Amino acid sequence: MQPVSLTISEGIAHLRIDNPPVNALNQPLRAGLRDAALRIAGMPDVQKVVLSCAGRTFVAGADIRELGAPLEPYLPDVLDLIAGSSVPWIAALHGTVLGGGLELAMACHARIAAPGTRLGLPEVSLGIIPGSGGTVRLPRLVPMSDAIAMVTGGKPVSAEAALAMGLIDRIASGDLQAEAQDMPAPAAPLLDRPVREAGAIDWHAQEQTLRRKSRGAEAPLEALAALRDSAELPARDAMARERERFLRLSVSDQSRALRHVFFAERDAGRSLRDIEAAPADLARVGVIGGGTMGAGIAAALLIAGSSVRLIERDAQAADMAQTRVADLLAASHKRGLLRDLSALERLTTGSDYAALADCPLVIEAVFEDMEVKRQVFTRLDAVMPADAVLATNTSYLDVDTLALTTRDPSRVLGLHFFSPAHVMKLLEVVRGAHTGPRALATAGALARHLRKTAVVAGVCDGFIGNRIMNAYRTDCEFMLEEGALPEQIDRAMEGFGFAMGIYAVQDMSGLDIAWAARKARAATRPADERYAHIADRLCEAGRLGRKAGRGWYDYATGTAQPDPQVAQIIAEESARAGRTRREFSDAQIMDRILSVMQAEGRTILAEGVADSAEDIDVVMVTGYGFPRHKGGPMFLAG
Ligand code: 3H9
Repeated sequence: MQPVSLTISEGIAHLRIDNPPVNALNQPLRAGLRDAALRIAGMPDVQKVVLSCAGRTFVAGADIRELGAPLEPYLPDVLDLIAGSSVPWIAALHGTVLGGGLELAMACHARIAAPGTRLGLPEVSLGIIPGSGGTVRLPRLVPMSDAIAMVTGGKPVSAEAALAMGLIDRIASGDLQAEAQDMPAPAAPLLDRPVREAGAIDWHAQEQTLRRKSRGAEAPLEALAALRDSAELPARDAMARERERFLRLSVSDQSRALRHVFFAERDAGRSLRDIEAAPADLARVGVIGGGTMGAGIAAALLIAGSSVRLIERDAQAADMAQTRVADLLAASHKRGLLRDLSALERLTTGSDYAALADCPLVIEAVFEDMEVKRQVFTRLDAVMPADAVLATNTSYLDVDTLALTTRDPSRVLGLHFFSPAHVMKLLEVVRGAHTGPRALATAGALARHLRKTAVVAGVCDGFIGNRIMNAYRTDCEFMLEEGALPEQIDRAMEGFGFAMGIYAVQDMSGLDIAWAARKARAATRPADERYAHIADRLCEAGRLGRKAGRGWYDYATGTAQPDPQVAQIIAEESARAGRTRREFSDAQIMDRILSVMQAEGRTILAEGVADSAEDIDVVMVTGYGFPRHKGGPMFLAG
């Protein structure tokens, strides 16, 4: 099938792109566009060209698989042909108009979009910048401050926002094609127009802010520099500089890493989508437990459009859960993630399990304790219809043991949500030894419904993410014993690109849960296993983290400060373990953290707990703050 078709009717050339799944600008499509543009140039009767796309979206960008190995014809040359056409080209947009797709739309002479269209230049999320004039054309259409936000942030904007800023000329009110045909075209070529409102931009301040925010990612800074070129150089020179930057970045390590994550995220959970069993209907979902996790899961379901029956142990706890969910929805509404608060009307709370009987899926999110969860599952087994899927939200517990408390363990699986559950994208789907196809298909459908990235994990202590985190956290404590300090380890991790170091994270989430888990395991720990007592000593001293005002750091001043008492405890524990303290460089710290992550990752793969190295990277990047532009620990292992 040809990716481009051309029909002429009453002096109008209708150019239709059809290149599933997302009309990406691969080589055959670019060649098709070039040939069509040349043909149209030779047709004296054509007065206008309407460019549109078949399928669910306008062009969603360059073909990411071709990045780094460009093939002729090059997109900038094809777009020059279009922009230089003597007859106007009108872009009729729908779906997601992204990257090279938006550059194509901007090379046309006017743009009309269907309601609901989203437009953006997401190149920075792939470690590159627009490479076909995007940074030069965009600020000639929209004010420079909007161009900076779009190109350096990579987030798409709505059709309404695009219209308000000047990126499109109209939102269609009815038939997109017919209205596109009637669009007038502007007189002056876009590249002859001046850049809009660049005078007020403080480039230095913009760069400082961006440098802090991007934590080592180079593309956003290059994108800003390209926009500055646009403001300061003639359009053609700025285009040439943009192309140089694009070509250099498209073969960079960061871009390779980001492309790896892009495809790894899309492959994650594919096995769940391929299951033939029918998933449970998600219109009504039961949630047990309305604490932080349960309320977050309920909020995620409500935002996605489900009705939720939330069960707590008594009426008072149910009321508190209702308030918690309402607060989460209100916060989402305030952040523009939820259109209105009517979602709350789909929530019912109570304490009677019988209310769950018509829910095809129930997610239990009670206290992380096997006995408590076992009781919940026994009660669920009594009231739920035989085909209902029963999920436990757990971060550590043995899903197989829990499944065996029910008559049909094939309908039980683990769903490890991350807090806040209505925000975080990762969902570890824990496939137990007995979990059946319907339960797994339901997990896949749920992930799509909640717009989360599902990664399948086998049963083990901590599944994929917590198991790797525990391994390197343990080794970080060994490094403390050997000579490092918490603030050094955190600095090394932040320098590498983590938003927070492991000690700042522990202080934020509290040290007590891990302490309880260590105490529970103490009896079965082999006597000859290396064990650092530092964290236990901190807990015994009441240093339970931020909530106690002290943990690995002191928070008396409101910000995290290194604390001599912690350094003292560490020094004492070094002496007790018979270690001679030595200096660690940041690079040595990161080498050690990465090698422990990779070793644990390899063990997890060998045990079949993770299906692929890519899945491990997705877990670490989407759930554990591993810098996306580094691709994940397994990617770095090569
Ligand atoms: C660029 O444009 C550079 C230019 O400035 C310069 C050029 C010179 N290429 O996400 P989905 C595949 S850089 C190749 O599951 P959704 C994807 O892998 C590009 N393949 O669907 C998947 O395949 P599979 C800038 C692509 O509905 C299938 O399509 N553009 C591309 O949830 C469905 O994808 C972007 O960064 C692509 N560009 O979301 C946009 N896009 O079925 C990247 C998708 O085998 N794409 N695929 O797993 C997206 O953000 C989302 O895919 C989109 C659809 C929102 C479009």
